[in-house]
Amino acid sequence: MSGIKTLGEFLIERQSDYQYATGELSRIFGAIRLASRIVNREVNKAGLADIIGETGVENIQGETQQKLDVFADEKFMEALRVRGDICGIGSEEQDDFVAFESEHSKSGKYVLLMDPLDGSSNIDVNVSIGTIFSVYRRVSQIGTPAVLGDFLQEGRKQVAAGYVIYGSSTMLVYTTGGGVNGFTYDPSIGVFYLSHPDMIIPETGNIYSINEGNYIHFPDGVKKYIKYCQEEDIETHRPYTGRYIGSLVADFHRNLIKGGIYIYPNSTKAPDGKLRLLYECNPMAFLMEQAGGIATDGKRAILDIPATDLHQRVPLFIGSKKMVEKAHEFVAEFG
Ligand code: P6P
Repeated sequence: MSGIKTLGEFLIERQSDYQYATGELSRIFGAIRLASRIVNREVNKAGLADIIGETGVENIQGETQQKLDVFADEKFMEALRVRGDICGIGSEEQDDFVAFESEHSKSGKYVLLMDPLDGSSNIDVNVSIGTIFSVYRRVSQIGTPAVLGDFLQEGRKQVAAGYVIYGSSTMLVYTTGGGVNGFTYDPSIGVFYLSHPDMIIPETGNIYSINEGNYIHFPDGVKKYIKYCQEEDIETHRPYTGRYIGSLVADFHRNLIKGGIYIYPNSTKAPDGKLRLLYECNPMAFLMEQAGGIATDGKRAILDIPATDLHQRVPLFIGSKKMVEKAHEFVAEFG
């Protein structure tokens, strides 16, 4: 691994990418790095520990919380409270945002939104899962407790976003607006190494990722796009390959590397789609635009959608530019 940069070295080297003081960013990523290492350890032995299975507690989504969900939420919350310049957190696992009370935290200049363990229904079947995070500069006065307005900011205001994917290897992928870079974790020494510098999604691809089990509930435009993907056309390399892991971070990561489109549309079952704007769609959209792709709700750029509620849902079309543009044509013509 000689000559390959660690995450810490990279953050210092690329400090000009970050529009605010580097130390603040380093402390935030220091907290994320620590928590992801702790969560990674538990994810890797989830099959052994009595951590599998459900707490019986329901989160605001009405979903039964998996123990590892709760564990991940606690570890990221704890690490960011102590080490980051964070004055508050919004989490999929918390009904309301959490404003940290210590004087140190209240002097924090940032808030963080996260899905601490996305795709957690896959834990018991050993499929890749992930942590998604999004960082904003607070809008309320420094030195006071965080307020809801600090979290309800549109996606373009993000100062950093990324995910940790706990898969065949564990990776941290993030952006601060100067491109997307991926770091692979070496558990033998507890270090993230720069393994995927300057990640760019192919302009087109041949992978479409959508839960076709919901086909009858989709709008006509989405149905027709799915059929377009399945038609034979040598020039455009169709039929495409269908790949749906059921874990947003895993489907996103594969498409980022190979090219492709992921769609979680609105439907008669889910009029606003399923995915959350603030801690799933916005961070993934920031990453995708930085990697040269597109992220919309089928029409509007995700990053331009006003935030009105901590857990608001939006439809998501995200991936290779030409593939998302083609999907837009069907949505525009057929609704
Ligand atoms: P469905 C996991 O619950 C998640 O939020 C995403 O990670 C994933 O892409 C999607 O929901 C799967 O939802 O309805 O297809 O099972």
